[in-house]
Amino acid sequence: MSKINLAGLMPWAGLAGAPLETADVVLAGIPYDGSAVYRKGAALAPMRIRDLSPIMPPVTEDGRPLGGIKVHDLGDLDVGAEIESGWSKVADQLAGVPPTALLTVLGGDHCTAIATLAAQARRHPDLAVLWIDAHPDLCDFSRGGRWTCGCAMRRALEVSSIGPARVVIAGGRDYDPEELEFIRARGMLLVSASELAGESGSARMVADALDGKSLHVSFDIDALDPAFAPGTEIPSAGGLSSRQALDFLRIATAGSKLVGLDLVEVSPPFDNGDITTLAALKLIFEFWGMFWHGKR
Ligand SMILES: [Mn+2]
Repeated sequence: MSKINLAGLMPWAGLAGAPLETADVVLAGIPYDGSAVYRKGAALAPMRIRDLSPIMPPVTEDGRPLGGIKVHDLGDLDVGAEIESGWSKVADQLAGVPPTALLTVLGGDHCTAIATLAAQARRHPDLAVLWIDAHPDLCDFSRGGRWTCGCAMRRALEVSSIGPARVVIAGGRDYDPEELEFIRARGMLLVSASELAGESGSARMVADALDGKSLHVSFDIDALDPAFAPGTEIPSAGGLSSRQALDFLRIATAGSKLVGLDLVEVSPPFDNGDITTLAALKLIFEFWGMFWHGKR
């Protein structure tokens, strides 16, 4: 598929290959898109993201080195045919990652976050979550089932016992009325894509809400505008630019202890020149930089 010449370049900027026990960052893929009711393709994302990872340099966009980060790749984890029956096995695998490591999970559709967040809640009992997504995914039932992509966060909160008030939703712009009612009733903070794009204070409001917390970021690539990330299950107009998303991430997480990231809903069959996969890689590497340089 790729015409990009990667000869001589190392996967993950040459950072991978460390033993699990001493890794600073532990990667895993969950190549599952069985909950994608609009269109499938995200199961191919972990492979595509890994394949193109050699493009990335071991330096952040502001020139700080990433060399020295020890990365261990667990490879792909198998949830089987259905996330409903398969999430707990994958959660057990991820929960075994030493809690000192930053967990980085490559989806998969957003229901892969059910396994990821269940593991993170076990690794970090004080976990807070920043859910960056065009959609809150808080429906109890959607598109014919309770384990479809519109229910991803609702199921994740149930199985992980993470209190809804510990979640901040950012980048939202497509809602089901039921979701807005849930957000209001449970005291969740929702910052829309419009607010993020228009008001400089909204990122700092999120930062205040997350200050001092052990933070997992669940990043649905559809938070980005389709112009920046066309390769996704269900593109939603009016989203963030890559630039806005990177700046928001940096400001919103500045006071948090970063413990994980899952990057979901990249769909290589709908991508254009790999720009969505490369946007995902940029977000991952910058997030690693925030983690690495935030520790010292
Ligand atoms: Mn989502």
